[in-house]
Amino acid sequence: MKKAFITGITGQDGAYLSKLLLEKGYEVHGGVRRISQPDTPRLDKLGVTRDVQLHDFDLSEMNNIYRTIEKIKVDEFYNLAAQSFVGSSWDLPIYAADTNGVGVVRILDCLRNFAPETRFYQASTSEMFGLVQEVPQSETTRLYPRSPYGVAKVYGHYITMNYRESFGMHASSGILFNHESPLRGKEFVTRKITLALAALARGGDAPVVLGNLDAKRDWGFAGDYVRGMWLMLQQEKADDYVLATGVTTPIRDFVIFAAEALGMDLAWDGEGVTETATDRKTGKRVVEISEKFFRPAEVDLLIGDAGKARENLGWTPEVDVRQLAEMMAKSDYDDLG
Ligand code: NDP
Ligand code: GDR
Repeated sequence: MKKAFITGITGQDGAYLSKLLLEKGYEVHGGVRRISQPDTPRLDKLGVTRDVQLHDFDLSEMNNIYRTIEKIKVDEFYNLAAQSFVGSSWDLPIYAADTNGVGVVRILDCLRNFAPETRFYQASTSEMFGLVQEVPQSETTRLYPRSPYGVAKVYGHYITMNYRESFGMHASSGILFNHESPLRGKEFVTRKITLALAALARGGDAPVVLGNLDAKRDWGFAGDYVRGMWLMLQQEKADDYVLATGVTTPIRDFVIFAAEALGMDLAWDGEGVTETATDRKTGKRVVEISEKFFRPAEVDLLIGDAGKARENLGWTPEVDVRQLAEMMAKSDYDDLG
């Protein structure tokens, strides 16, 4: 039986990856921060909480990482833990650097010392492309991060390559474009939209207040992307791979897809911060804009080229953005029932 350790097991990807690995017969261990609310709602929702073994784990604490890696010997180590909300990283730049950057080398160095045969996956991100230097972006596109989050992830990405090249470790980086699901954190734009629209469809009257509707994202489904992570660690040689759908969509269109899934018909009016959307059927205000949700620096044209993953891993995404919006909106609608 293969064994795996997942940092960030309580997050969106951690939950989907746990389920996938359990289905493949793995013994699954996961790292959980000591926090005041020791809940595992995402693992609960997928029905896997009792099947995984949870351990105290914090990326900021070297002693804790060292003891965990020395004690629990695994075949595959997936580093999914991070301060993952880009918007907060301007308020928490040093924490983001420590967790998302230095945290990665803490793990790699412990693996190098105590478990050099363990295969390692690093959760890199399309945020590293930031002010994009070419369209679409691939593994060879020059990096130009635009947030403290992205800058820290660039360090994590390069140190993963460096340990692979310096010490021959099986260490791979997945450069993943945005992937969402009904388990997505409520602060991210897709889930914020589907939760608010579902509440409106259930009789509420609070519009969703958003920032830049013109920003575009290449959105896929988290369930497809964790399959790609696993495939990377099954290859004979470690490498870096982009996972993306190759389709980019403005935030405004995601609102429209979610609204359609809930039977709304939106009328748009105004522009910039005065733009609004109203449901023609009920007359309810659905969208408003606030400066508060604009970012100090934005990434505007993220679109990924996953050709290498398709050829080498046989990976393709199965859910498109419209199906994704529908899946999320209906799940939130059902949960509010
Ligand atoms: P989530 O925000 O859902 O999960 C993040 C996880 O990291 C949570 O389990 C959180 O624990 C844990 N965590 C945060 N800080 C620490 C810490 N100091 N020590 C230990 N654990 C910590 O993120 P996703 O599942 O969406 O993303 C997984 C990874 O992939 C992240 O690294 C993210 O940056 C990266 N990524 C995500 C993409 C996406 O679109 N989802 C795209 C590209 C990359 P807690 O439950 O206690 O908060
Ligand atoms: P992102 O996701 O920053 O791409 O990071 P997020 O959903 O937060 O933002 C996407 C885009 O939507 C615009 N936007 C808003 N965003 C939020 N959160 N709230 C709003 O009200 C709002 N209005 C407009 C943003 O400006 C942005 O352009 C996610 C995370 O999962 C990272 O960890 C991961 O690395 C990247 O995806 C790839």
